[in-house]
Amino acid sequence: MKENKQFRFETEVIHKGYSSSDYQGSLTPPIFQTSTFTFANAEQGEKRFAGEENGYIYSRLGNPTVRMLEERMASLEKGEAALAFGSGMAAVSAILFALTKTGDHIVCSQGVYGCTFGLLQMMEEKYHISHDFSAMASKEDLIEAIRPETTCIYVETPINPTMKLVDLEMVVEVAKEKGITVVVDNTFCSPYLQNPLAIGCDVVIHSATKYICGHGDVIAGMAVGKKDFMEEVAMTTQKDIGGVMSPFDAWLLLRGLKTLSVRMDRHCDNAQKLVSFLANHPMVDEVYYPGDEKNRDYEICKKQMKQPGGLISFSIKGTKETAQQFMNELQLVKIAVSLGDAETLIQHPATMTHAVVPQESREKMGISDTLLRLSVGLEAWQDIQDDLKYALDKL
Ligand code: LCS
Repeated sequence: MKENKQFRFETEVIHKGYSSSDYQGSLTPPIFQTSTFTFANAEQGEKRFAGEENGYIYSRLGNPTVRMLEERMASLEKGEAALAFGSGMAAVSAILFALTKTGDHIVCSQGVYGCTFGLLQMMEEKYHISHDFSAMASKEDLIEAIRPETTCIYVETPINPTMKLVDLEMVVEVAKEKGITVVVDNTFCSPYLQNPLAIGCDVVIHSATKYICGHGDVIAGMAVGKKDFMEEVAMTTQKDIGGVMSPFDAWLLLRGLKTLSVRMDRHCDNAQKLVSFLANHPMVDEVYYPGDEKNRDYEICKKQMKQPGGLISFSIKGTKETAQQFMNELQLVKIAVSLGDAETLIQHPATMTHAVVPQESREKMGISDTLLRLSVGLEAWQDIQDDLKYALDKL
């Protein structure tokens, strides 16, 4: 493939970062399952460590299979450079620790994944890096949360699990005025549905465990951003904390990525078909899906997302026990955390992904005891609907 030719997303997701002619014609990339790399002589080792000669040293500092994935992801997210991590949380923590020091302040969207919430708390308690949550509902609303010591605005959009959106264009406008770095967790969209860097955000994070993998068999994370910043992360919070990705996991992700656009289209189609069914069922209280014309964030969705995604949250009429009873009646839909897999998964955020978030904070985020999150899979939508109907009708 000609190195500089720009292909469309659906082509790059299959080809970018790999050239079979460099690897004896092997159609699929080789797995460099090695911890270390030999040097021709001691001087070469010295030069590589000094950064005077390019080449691999040790797989925590870089690995060819992992590098292929990083190149592909950088291109898909329209960034200069990417880094692969051993989990989404390894990516989140490496980026947040790289951007802050004791005394700094983070403004975070009003709602984030439970472990990100836990990390922010830990950073505050142990390292005095404080944070405030903001609904980021308008420029003024966001500006109110910013302090002189704010170095980072951290955004999930859609927010896990409430599916609320944050207007990234507005966030970038405010951040640019104030010289603050914007980090976006793009896990719920994948690079196929949303590209925050193209809007002007500085860093994108993924739990690659989800749509990027797509098959529920890897825990992984990615971060994409400017070359200089990613190099700084590579040499500090990635190298020295050490949450790197294994070559085999990188290979599985390169494999999973090939079908990303096809899978995402199907996830989104299926989800859109199920939304109206759920909204009309008498046991469903409210449905949260940004592609729904009645949704408060519909206009933001149209502006910054290619499609509204494969996740639907909804609340059940009744109590926590009613929600749990509904889950227990499901036959096809599996009860599990995680998302973005071929299988449709359902989870109860208040007792599962966001159980670590104190109830008062959960309420502020909009996570009630009757809220459920459905990760719509790739099955026939009629079968998913039949299963949801069966379980709802039993209540
Ligand atoms: N960011 C978001 C938005 C997530 O949803 C998750 C995991 C992470 C980061 C962390 O990624 P990990 O380390 O697990 O690869 N979210 C999960 C969820 O909603 N259910 O199970 C895990």
